[in-house]
Amino acid sequence: MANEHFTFPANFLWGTATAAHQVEGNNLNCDFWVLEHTPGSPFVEPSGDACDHYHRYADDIAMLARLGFNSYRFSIEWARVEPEPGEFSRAALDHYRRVLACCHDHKLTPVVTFHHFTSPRWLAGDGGWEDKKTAALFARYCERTAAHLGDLIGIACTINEANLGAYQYLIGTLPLKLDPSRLKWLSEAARRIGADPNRFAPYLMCDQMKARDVMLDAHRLATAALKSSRGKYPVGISLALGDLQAMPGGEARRDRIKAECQDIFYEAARGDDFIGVQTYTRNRISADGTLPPEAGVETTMMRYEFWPEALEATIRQASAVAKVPVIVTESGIGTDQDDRRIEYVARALNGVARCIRDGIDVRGYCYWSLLDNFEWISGYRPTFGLVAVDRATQARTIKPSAEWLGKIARANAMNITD
Ligand code: GCO
Repeated sequence: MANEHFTFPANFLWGTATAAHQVEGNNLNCDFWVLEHTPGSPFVEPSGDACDHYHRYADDIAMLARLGFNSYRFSIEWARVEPEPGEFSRAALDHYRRVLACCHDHKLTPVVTFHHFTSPRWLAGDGGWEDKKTAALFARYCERTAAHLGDLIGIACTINEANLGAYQYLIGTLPLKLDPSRLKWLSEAARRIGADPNRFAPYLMCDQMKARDVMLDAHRLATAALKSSRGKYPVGISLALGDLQAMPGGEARRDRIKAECQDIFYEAARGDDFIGVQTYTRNRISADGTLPPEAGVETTMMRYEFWPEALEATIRQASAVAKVPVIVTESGIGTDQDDRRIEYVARALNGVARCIRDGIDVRGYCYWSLLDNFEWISGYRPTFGLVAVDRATQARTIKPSAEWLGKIARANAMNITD
């Protein structure tokens, strides 16, 4: 095996990613808050104070910069910015202005996501992500937000993992639709916000294929809205991309899944400024369905196979079809063994370097996540962070992986193997 000291391109983005609901705390006005608090829901615990990042962002951003990173990806919470339909909160927008200004003070390029799973209660209760009109409502929120913040945005990502529902449905980890007429907790959640259960459609809790199409539309309209608003910055979408590997006989099934939840989005991204690749593992597809982790392969806290090479495969596929630059907007591992995190990221970055060496335009790598945070239905158990968070005191503890990756970021170089 040849060793090479590889230098990443100039201005390569080295970041970490978070999402509003997973770190800010007390995101009361969004749909997931209601889902978490409804008895019988699959959420193992509610998000609560999360990492109190809403108040502690300045210290967290300063820490990120000190570690050696040059970028921070975070999301703006629609439920805070537009608490009721058409009512925009100047105070919430000013909050995010301060977060953006803080990034600039520390010379971090802010990568801003406008939708990261959560939506305002009023939207989820009135057709949500199953309803075509949501695309225009999302574009309006993006337009108003960008009018206030656009001059400070570094890179914009319209929607996080807009294909996730379709992907999880097609590989068999989510049903086509979580049906409120059969799930008491879901109809109870709708009732709690005064919605008709048949109109309650939070992202990932509704018809996954209808949501996919609304998401595609929302991305298109939001991109146009952002482009016509204040500021000039690259705009793209981020996708949940498993490396879909066909086992003998599974080729046709694999190709159908790929077409429906990956290729359709790659094609939609043509003409965008970049495509956001987010990859955690591979999925082995046989003729009859998705196979469980292979015997003997290490698994992570998410019960995914430890398979960092998946990133290289998905970067190559996304870039070949979308034909636009790639930003790795998420790559990471839930583990309580920090040395396994280092191993995982080292191998993922080896793949990124090989892609760049082959002429693929990869512009950045954002590790998920800066902090141990609220991992949706799994609660706080899976730990993805480079930095640990004490749930009682909110004290931050930097893990060795943070120092290790920060050093690579600062050098913009690392040793890779072929
Ligand atoms: C996703 C999201 C993140 C997750 C991360 C770890 O991929 O589901 O973008 O919100 O926390 O991926 O599972």
